[in-house]
Amino acid sequence: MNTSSQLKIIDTHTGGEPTRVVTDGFPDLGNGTLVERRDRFKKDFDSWRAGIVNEPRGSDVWVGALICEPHDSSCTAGVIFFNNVGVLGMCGHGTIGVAVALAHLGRLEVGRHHLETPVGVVTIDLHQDREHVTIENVKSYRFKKDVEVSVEGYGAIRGDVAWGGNWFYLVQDHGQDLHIRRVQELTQYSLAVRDALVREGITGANGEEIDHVELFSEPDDSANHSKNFVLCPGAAYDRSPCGTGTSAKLACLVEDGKVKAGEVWRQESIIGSVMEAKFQQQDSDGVIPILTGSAWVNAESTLIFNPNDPFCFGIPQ
Ligand code: PYC
Repeated sequence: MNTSSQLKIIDTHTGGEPTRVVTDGFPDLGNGTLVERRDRFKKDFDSWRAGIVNEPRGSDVWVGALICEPHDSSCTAGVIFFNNVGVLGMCGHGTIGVAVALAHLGRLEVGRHHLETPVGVVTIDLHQDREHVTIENVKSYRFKKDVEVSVEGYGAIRGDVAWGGNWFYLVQDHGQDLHIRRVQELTQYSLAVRDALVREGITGANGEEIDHVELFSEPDDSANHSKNFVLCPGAAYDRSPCGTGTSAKLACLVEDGKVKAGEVWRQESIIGSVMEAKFQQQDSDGVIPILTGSAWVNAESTLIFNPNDPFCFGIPQ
């Protein structure tokens, strides 16, 4: 008889985008740096990743957040983010979800804390209501401005390549109507853009793959500055305004002189949820985005990994 493994999880959503926070029970990844543990997670535990977020327990839209011991002793916790196809660098909506989930468990007090991710330490500030969270993200910057790419079936477009904890290609002039009714068309379009970036060898720094595409338009709500549609690695779109994508956007706006220190940029998502972004610190390497959003806990449960279950580690893709 094989014994089942059990993982404790808290499910949250941030502006409609879900995060499955794994709090206990994951196999030991050792006590190396977060980068080493992220690499071990990728190499040896990819089936666990798929089992946590993919069908039949999840779906393509889920982002997972594995809570681990921090390597940096100034941090309250370490976290490795992942989704339906692989690992993520940082994750803004996920960080907000992690803070609210840890607060729900009584593991995080209201106030400021540090969280270690494979791409750097971020600061989280859990507000009194335990729903709003402010993040100081990793340094974000524009890598290249106005990069032209020829998109099959759509023609040439221009966009910026920027880092916000993940790599983004950000497009303002795409000719697409950003409306929730059109998510299939927007997904097809963004996939074609990402394919074109790969085909033309357009990457982030050090040849890193640009795995997120972000389209912008006027907001529906005039209280906001912009609306976006964000294609995540794989083919799911972000229901939230995307914390790392909003950071990448802020970096471009700051470089273009469109947002000044202390000014708030309200980014609306394709479903109408909002994140606020601003910055105080800037140098020649970029800005430190300060993002505020809110998350809600909507489930607390145990995942059972029964080795006799043919789809214990997800449906093969
Ligand atoms: O909020 O940074 C984010 C994010 C990345 C992928 C999905 N959400």
